[in-house]
Amino acid sequence: MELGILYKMLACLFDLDGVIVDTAKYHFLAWKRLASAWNFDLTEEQNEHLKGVSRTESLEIILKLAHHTLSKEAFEEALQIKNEWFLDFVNEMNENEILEGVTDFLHLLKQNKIVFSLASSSKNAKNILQKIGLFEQFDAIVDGNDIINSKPDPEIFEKAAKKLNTDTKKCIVFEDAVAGVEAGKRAGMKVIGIGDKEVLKEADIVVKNLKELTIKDLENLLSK
Ligand code: B16
Ligand code: MG
Repeated sequence: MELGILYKMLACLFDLDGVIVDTAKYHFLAWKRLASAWNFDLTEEQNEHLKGVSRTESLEIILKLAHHTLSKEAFEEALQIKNEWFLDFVNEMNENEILEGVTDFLHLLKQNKIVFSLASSSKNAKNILQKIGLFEQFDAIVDGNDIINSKPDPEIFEKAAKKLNTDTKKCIVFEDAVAGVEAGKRAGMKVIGIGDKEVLKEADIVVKNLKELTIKDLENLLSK
């Protein structure tokens, strides 16, 4: 098949936290601070389970780990406080926080006329993209405000494909979290894991960062 035709059909869907920027470290610090109020010391290992998961579900997981309960009002207040602390970090972000290989890879996609969307569970995704100067680059953005069911439900990726007017079978998802990889696969898409092969077992291929990828890799993956 002629490459040019294939490119026009292809679309890339990017997770934000862990793929474009490392906001996980800020989520972790904010959750850790919150949990310390209940004398619970959230570990980095436990934090792995919060990646790609919505704010509400993250708090539910932490409360379970801490064997702690909150009233409905206190739960909502905790979500708000955590988000305020997280936003204190976000407000200090700039383009220096873009992860290795991202800027060049997005340029490569543009040069090859491959459309791409953000597909992030974060309700702060647009704000973060503005801070790092990438907001204008994306052809579409789907974030935590647009979905009812969070990853591993496929809703977010299905919505992103729809926004790009692309068949789900022509989409390649870029994900760093187990829940996100599962969501991509359930949407019937190819998934490139960013991170550790041992963790992202369900991904079609796993790379350390976007620097390792070429357009040919995307083409090969889609034709599998
Ligand atoms: P917010 P992603 C996810 O982003 C994070 O990985 C996850 O840790 C966070 O709880 C979730 O966004 C919601 O974020 O509190 O900003 O709405 O990986 O889907 O880009
Ligand atoms: Mg992520």
